[in-house]
Amino acid sequence: MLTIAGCGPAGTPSEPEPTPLDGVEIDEYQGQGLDSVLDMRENSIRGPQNVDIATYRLSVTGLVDTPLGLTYDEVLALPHYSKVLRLNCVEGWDVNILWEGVLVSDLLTAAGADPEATVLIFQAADGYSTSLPASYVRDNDILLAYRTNGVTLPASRGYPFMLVAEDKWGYKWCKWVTGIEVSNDTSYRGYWESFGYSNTGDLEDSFRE
Ligand SMILES: Nc1nc2c(c(=O)[nH]1)N[C@H]1C(S)=C(S)[C@@H](COP(=O)(O)O)O[C@H]1N2
Ligand SMILES: [Mo]
Repeated sequence: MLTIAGCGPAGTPSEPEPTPLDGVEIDEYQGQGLDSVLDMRENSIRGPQNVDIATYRLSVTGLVDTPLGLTYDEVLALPHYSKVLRLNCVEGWDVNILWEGVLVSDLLTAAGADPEATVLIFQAADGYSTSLPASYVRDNDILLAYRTNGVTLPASRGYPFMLVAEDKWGYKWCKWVTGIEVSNDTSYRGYWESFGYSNTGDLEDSFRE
């Protein structure tokens, strides 16, 4: 799509921003430096996953009126949002990235999730899982990201979807998400949580319970 530059406020002629093409990561956003998505270390439990997008479905199940099995395109048809956030791994590295995706709460609405349900369990293609309070996910506009720094999330880093668990340790940022289960199971423990990592996973607290 071609856009014609408009005139900015007097004395500040505005230049049209070039539209980044897929495959070209941006390294700066509104004055903030960004890290490459490939700077996110790859230490996942079973290595990079190759999800076949033709057969991929994102399931939204559990305490819902209508269990969903959404195609990639159906998820992307929801409204898009973006935010710049830093992911911090317990191993001591971190990356600042522009995340773009859909609101998990929009997926919950689409499935008619029980508004009283307390827990969301995220499942991934590699058998990984983690859980988060439903109130945290709704109140913080938590995203399910499909683009990072303007490019499609690479297969090696979580394609098609990665959970953007703002203010939580990296192990809450589920990659290769295949399912969201709406639940009341507060005793559920995800992969690293079952090895003793904090179930709240709050960045401000130690990850050791
Ligand atoms: N599906 C899946 N998601 C995952 C992981 C994983 O092993 N599998 N690792 C978590 C951890 S510990 C971190 S820090 C981030 C970043 O990727 P990493 O696993 O390669 O460290 O992804 C998180 N999400
Ligand atoms: Mo991590």
